[in-house]
Amino acid sequence: MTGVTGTAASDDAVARLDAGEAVLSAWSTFRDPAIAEALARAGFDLVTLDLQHGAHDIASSMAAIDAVALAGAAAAARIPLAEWGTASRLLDAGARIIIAPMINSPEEARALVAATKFPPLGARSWGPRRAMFDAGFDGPAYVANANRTTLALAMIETVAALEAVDDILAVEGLDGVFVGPGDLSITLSAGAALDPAGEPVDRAIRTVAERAAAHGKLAGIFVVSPEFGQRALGHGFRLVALSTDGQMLARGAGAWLKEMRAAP
Ligand code: 3PY
Ligand code: MG
Repeated sequence: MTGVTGTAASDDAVARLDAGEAVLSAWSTFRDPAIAEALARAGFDLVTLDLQHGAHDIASSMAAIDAVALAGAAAAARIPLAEWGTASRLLDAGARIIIAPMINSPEEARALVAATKFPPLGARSWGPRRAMFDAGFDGPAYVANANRTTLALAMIETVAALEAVDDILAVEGLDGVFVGPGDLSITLSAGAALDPAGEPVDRAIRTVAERAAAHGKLAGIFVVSPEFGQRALGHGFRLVALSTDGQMLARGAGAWLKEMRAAP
């Protein structure tokens, strides 16, 4: 697998990203924590809970974060649009990475940093209810390390975001960017196409990966197939989220059904 090493679920995904390794994430949209846990047990290093378009809310996310931890993996969360309070609640609940959709300007990136980083980088409020478990209930240790051991990623998924990508990446405290290729394809074509794996998006995401590397920051992306994922790793993306639990279920079910029906 291009560029991906050490896929054991018990490895700390954030530490591995920090060490320059590539990490694969599953994408959890179903509310049942058993499904998020099953994805972690399948070997994903990270499970991203989707509160923007998925069915997760804060309660289901809290349950899923615990279930994923039980399976030895880490949880990330994509928050709903500009819900900064939800971002800090998810960190308190133990999410290690916050992915914020539709960040189109450095001002929006600064709002994300304010909600997710303790001073001096931001203005995150104290109260890491579940996250303290990982720090052995040592508050000073948690405060000292949290800005480094949790990541804030700004989604680049519009033409405006592409134009502002250097200014967004320059925001102090922002750990990196995360591409939404579906929305990007829609805005690049002015609404004419949904083509996340197409050529115009590929050109744009190469630039995003290059600019992130120039700023010494992380580039992540959501991909719609393993082929797209391999291509993204080749471009330098190190956090690759492989489609959704629903897609995997439908494809797996479809493949088995086809095989069964084709059997003599
Ligand atoms: C997109 O492709 O636009 C996303 O937000 C991925 O979920
Ligand atoms: Mg999107």
